[in-house]
Amino acid sequence: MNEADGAGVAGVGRVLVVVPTYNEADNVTVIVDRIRRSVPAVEVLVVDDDSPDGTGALADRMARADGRVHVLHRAGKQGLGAAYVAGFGWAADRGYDAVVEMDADGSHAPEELPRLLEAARDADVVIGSRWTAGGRVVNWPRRRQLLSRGGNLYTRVALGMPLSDATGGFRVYRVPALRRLDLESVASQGYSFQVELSWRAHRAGLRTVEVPITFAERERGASKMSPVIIGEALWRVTLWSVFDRRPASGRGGGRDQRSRWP
Ligand SMILES: Nc1nc2c(ncn2[C@@H]2O[C@H](COP(=O)(O)OP(=O)(O)OP(=O)(O)O)[C@@H](O)[C@H]2O)c(=O)[nH]1
Ligand SMILES: [Mg+2]
Repeated sequence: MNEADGAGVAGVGRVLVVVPTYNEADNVTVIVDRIRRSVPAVEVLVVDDDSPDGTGALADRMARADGRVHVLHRAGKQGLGAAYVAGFGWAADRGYDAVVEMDADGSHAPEELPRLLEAARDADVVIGSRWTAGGRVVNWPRRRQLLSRGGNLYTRVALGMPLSDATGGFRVYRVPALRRLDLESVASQGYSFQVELSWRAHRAGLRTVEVPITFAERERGASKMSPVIIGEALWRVTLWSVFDRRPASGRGGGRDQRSRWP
C-alpha cells in the first residue's frame, strides 16, 4: 500500500503529516526524512512557533529541497493544540483527505505510519495506542508511565469513553470527519488537546480505532511537558465529565486492540 502515484495513499487519499515543532533543531530533519522515506506518498507540514533554536529555518531548507515538505510559521509559542488546529486548517483548505499528528522528537516512529494509514481506510480516527494489547513504551521512566496510565484511567472512567490511550498524539484523522468537530472552538493547549478531540469524536459518533504502537522516549532536545499541561488536562476532563457527558448506552467496542463504536 501507500505508494505514491499522485493520488496519495491507497484507500485514504492525499495525506498530510502535521509535525508541530518548538525547539526541535536536533530532531526536525531526521523526523521529516524518516516520514518521507517510510511513506513516500504523504506530504509533510512542519508547524513551527518561531523556535529560538532555528528549527523553522531548518524546515524551510527541507521544503526548498522537497516539494512534498511544507512549513507553516507562527508568530510565537502558542501551544500544541493551536499549532495542530492551524495545521489541520491548512490541510482542509488545500484539499487533503487525511491528516496525521506526529511529534517531532522521535517518540512516534514514522515506520509505524503505514499500519495507522491502513486502519484509516476503515475509520474516521485512528489512534496509535501505547496502552492497548501489543502497545509498548521504551525507555520511559516509571513515573511517566504511571502518569500516562493514570491519566488515561481517569479519562476513561470520568468520560465513559472506551479508549486505552486518549492522550496519545500519534493519530490519523480523515478530513471530512474533522470538519464535524468544530475545531475553531477547541481551547485545549497541551495533552488536553488530544483528549478533547477524542471526546468530540466520540460525541459526534465518529468511528475511532486504536492500533498498538511502540512509543519511545525522546533521545534529543527538551520536553515541553509541565505541571501546567498536566493540570489543564485534569481540570478540563473533570469539567467535561460534569457538563458534557452523554449516556454510555449503545456503544460497542472495549479497551482492546481495535475498540470502536458507531
Ligand atoms: N508548534 C508548537 N509545537 C509544540 C509546542 N509545544 C510542543 N510542541 C511540539 O509538540 C511535540 C510534542 O511535545 P513534547 O515536548 O515532545 O512533549 P511530550 O511529548 O508531551 O513530552 P515528552 O514525552 O517529555 O517529550 C513536539 O514535536 C514539540 O516540539 C508549541 O507550543 N508549539
Ligand atoms: Mg515528546
